[in-house]
Amino acid sequence: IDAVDPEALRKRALTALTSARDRTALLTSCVEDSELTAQHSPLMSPLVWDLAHIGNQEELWLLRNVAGRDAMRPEIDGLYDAFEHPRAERPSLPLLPPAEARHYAAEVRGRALDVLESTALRGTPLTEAGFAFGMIAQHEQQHDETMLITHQLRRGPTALTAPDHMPAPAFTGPAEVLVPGGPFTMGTSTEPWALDNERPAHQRLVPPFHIDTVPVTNGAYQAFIADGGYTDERWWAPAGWSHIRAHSVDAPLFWRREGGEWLRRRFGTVEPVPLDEPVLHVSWYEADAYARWAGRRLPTEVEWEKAARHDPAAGRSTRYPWGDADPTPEHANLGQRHLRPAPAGSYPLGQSPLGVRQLIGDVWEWTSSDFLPYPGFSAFPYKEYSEVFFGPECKVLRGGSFAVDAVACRGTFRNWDYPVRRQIFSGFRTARDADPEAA
Ligand code: AVJ
Ligand code: FE
Repeated sequence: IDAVDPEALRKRALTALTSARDRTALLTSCVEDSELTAQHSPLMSPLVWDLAHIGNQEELWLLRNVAGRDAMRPEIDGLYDAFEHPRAERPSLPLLPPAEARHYAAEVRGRALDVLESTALRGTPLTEAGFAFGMIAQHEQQHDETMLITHQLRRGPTALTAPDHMPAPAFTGPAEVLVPGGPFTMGTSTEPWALDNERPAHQRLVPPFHIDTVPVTNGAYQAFIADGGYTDERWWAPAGWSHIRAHSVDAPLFWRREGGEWLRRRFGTVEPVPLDEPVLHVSWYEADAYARWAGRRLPTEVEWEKAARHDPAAGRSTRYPWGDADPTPEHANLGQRHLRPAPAGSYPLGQSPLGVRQLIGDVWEWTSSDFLPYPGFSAFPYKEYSEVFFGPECKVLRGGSFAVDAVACRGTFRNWDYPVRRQIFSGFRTARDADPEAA
């Protein structure tokens, strides 16, 4: 982002807000209105909640906090406060019906675009470089990913279509890459729309390690299952072992076995599990157990970020594995362009200088790390985005899935969730310590 040209910033904010809204419209118009109010899974909100919540957050941050306007409908704030009602309860709330929710979100958007037109994009922390507008575009895109998860959980014929990937030749490069030890700058103090938990930039000393060139595939994961991985306590963290016993987990979510073959449900269709695709819909416990079975471990969060951003030639951390340029369709599988991850080894133009592939896009990657603040963290603009989730209960995921939009995805972006979660678009890659003398 050229942080000094206000017109370029305004255009960037407008584009980000508009493409988020186009995606929201698609996700909430491709099914009947009755399906928007239905509960497709107790793990998720009804789609109509996400829709009005998107509008409500935009009203709060852009109309009230940036522009100082009064609340449009103060009586609905509590309904759309994510901390007041758990997801399972939301279908029984007196939510705005679909037509009203659409109307409310559109009304807020009209006014927000007036605010964008008339606000100097500098001067206050909230408006500097259009931060609040970028934050709201990222928020909407994050809920679009959440709504796509709801679509995946929904029963019945598929409501969404997207072009498939071109078949790719099997990846034949090295299985792992050596990342040299030494100092690495993690996080950012300069990325204008980076969220609070990505800040500030700080140095970490990282011992040398090896990391998988590509994410762990369905084929590799099937070998873990076939080897009795789910019935061998040795591989499992104690809490993970109790969890899979209690819930009879014996394969990734949406998989089932039929006639000796693994099938999976994907957006309303059932298909053979594609062996060359990154494994999807696994919990942190499953990722951790697989890694132990393979004689390896999950990468730490700083290792993941070093693999993605360390440019040995330039001696600095880049925004993305391929450099500083914004993602294009040649770099990564993002933005719901396809409704699945690409085969392992795809996107050679998106690889890191060390040759690690598919770090951005395809599947969120579990790391071994707890979600914790960086040294010097300060909650901005609200504690409920990151701060209330810091601690050992949440594990960090990195890189972004096929369902993440480019505006909410970069080398520093941090996602997090509970280690039992697997309806999210989660996969992983593995790592191992290197000989400290190496490189
Ligand atoms: C960053 C994906 C964990 O969905 O809980 C949406 C994003 N925060 N609204 C979530 C978010 C507030 C958040 N994650
Ligand atoms: Fe939200």
